[in-house]
Amino acid sequence: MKKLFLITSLLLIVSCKGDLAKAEINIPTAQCGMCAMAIEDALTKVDGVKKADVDMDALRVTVAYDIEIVNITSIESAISNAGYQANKISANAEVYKNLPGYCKLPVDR
Ligand SMILES: [Cu+2]
Repeated sequence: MKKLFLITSLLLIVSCKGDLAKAEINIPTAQCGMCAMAIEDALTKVDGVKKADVDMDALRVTVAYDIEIVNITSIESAISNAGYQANKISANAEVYKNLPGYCKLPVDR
């Protein structure tokens, strides 16, 4: 019984441990509110991401994430796979191609 209690409390400690970090990621190719929603949506689906806030004036997304579960590279990939550039990571070309015209760079419309 004592052992069970120990295991339970250990599990509890582990599950509460998650350290949240904040990162700002540049999303220079985002064009409109739809882009902002798509990026926030893609990010909140990533395991370990707690919050994603797009600032369209700054073309930047602020992400709160659990450093035990996810890292910046995975977060950048999620943005790329949604069709948008993330910092130095280019947008996934296939996804970008299928974005609505108004979500593409003016030169690609
Ligand atoms: Cu858009």
